[in-house]
Amino acid sequence: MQLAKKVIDKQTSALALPISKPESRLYMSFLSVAFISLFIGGLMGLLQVFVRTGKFTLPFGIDYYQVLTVHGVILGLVLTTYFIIGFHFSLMGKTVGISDKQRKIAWIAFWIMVIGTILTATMILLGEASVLYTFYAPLRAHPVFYIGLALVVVGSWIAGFVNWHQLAVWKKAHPGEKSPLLAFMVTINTILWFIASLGVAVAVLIQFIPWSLGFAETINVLVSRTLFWYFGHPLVYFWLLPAYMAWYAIIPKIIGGKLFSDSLARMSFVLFLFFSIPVGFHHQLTEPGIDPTWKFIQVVLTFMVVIPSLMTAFSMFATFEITGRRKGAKGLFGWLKKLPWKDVRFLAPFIGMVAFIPGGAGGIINASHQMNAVVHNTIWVTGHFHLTVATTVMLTFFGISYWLIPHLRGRKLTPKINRLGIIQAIVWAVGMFIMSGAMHIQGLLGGPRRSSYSEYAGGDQVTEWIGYQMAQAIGGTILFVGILLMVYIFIKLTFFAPKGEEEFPIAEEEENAEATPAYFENWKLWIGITVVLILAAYTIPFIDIIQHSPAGSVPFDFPIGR
Ligand code: HAS
Repeated sequence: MQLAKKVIDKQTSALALPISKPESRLYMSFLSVAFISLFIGGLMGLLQVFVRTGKFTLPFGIDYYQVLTVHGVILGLVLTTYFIIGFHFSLMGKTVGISDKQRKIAWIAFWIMVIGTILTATMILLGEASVLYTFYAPLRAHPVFYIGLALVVVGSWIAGFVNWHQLAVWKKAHPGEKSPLLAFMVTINTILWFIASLGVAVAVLIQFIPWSLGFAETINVLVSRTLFWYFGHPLVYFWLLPAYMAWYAIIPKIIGGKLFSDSLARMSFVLFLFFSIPVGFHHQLTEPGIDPTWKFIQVVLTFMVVIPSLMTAFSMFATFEITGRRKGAKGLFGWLKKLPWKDVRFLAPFIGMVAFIPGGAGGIINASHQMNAVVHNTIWVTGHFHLTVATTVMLTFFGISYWLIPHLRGRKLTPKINRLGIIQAIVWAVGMFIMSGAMHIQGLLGGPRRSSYSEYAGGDQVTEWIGYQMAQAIGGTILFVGILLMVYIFIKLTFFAPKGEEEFPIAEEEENAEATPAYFENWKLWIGITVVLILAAYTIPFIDIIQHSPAGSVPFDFPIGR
């Protein structure tokens, strides 16, 4: 047991534990699957933007929607989940420790997830599951696709249970102490994930698997979509919160500052737990069969979930300004000059923060019912999530990788890799600006999402889109260069960077910071409020949906005749 060996880490001078070799192996295994996924998913993305120019057809009879399914599943579900769980474990290992038994159970979680991923991926590659990452009914995939997904979710739950146990053991050993901030944040994110993924687990186990096996003739489409979006929106915060963990608790250390407010950081995470789940209807605003009053209520709750992001923006500006002024910055914006622009551990996440300003504004547009009618199902939405998850979240994950991987591997981030990382972040930003910008504009011109190249039998409106599709191919190609660079950097940091010690940067609180109120440790209260909000937002409309649903749908298999 490492728990007894709590030490003051020399580099961070924060309360931190050393990470043992067996632990590193576990955390690196999760991160490695994430980077392999980045390469495969990115390659699929490149093929997609080429097909959508109308100048390129996929070889060997490969289907566009098969490629699109690989892209969405492997980047949206596999890369994110593995990276996040690896990062969660590293944070827990560093702040509260992990016992040998907990580590063994974490390995079981890893292998269950890997088996699930292989099953799902095999079905997609065999062309038996071209149903995209949202696997909307009545499109039917092979039962093994759903079973694989269920295993990934079960594995991720086991990982979350280990994290909860890690914190519980620590709390027992430290009665009356507040939990370390990063462990608190990981716990919130795993609770959020568990409650949210119950929705998709119910849909998969009760609806999709029996239906795909032929035990049920029809499926209730509206129920399946409602359960999916009950999961699908908190899913995006499950991606975002690890980035916020780095923004709140790690970036301040990298820039030579301190954590702005421990209580504010905890409060914003608690608000995410409350408001990220009871809002799924904002993905279904154009869906018939849901009472508009309930859509309105969930839109109001959606605007509540914007508040913790605004608190985060405020906190980051405060951290930057206070740190800059301490370093002698003058004038209104002089602190900007004091930020470590040449440190990729800061620059990559910072570009992610900047991208979240238009990305978040786009989200607010999506959530506004009338404006949603303009953008829903257009490629605007694809532009929105490439700014949020593929830029804000991914660039922060890259920023984390520059110190986490060498720390785990006992290596150094050299000035050369740092420089290459800066180039990578800029290439990514340029590629994404072009691709996502073109997607937003084409979406406003009515260009549909989730669709291969089509001239739609001619028409003036369609010709307007072509230029933007070309721009997406240019942006997508630049992005693919960014992916190649990142995969190269990952390999270099893992196997070839010089041996040494790299800091695990954890920021300390301001010396005169107000004490964090004890009620933050009241998990029953936070989970209780979350459950009440979910029940309030979903019970009546769900009963309504079940009672008044039209007849279920028979399956549609794609490609037809499969
Ligand atoms: Fe979203 C669709 C609404 C955030 C991801 N979203 C999607 C889909 C994905 C996704 C994947 O209401 C497509 C799903 C599908 O396949 O159909 N989204 C929102 C809202 C927010 C939001 C209100 N989305 C995200 C995040 C995502 C993500 C985060 C991934 C990580 N989204 C929607 C809606 C739809 C939707 C509808 C459905 C559309 C449809 O019709 O289908 C909010 O959480 C956004 C709040 C964010 C802010 C920004 C705060 C800014 C910060 C940066 C500060 C910068 C600093 C640096 C400090 C208010 C924190 C600056 C320094 C300088 C010097 C400048």
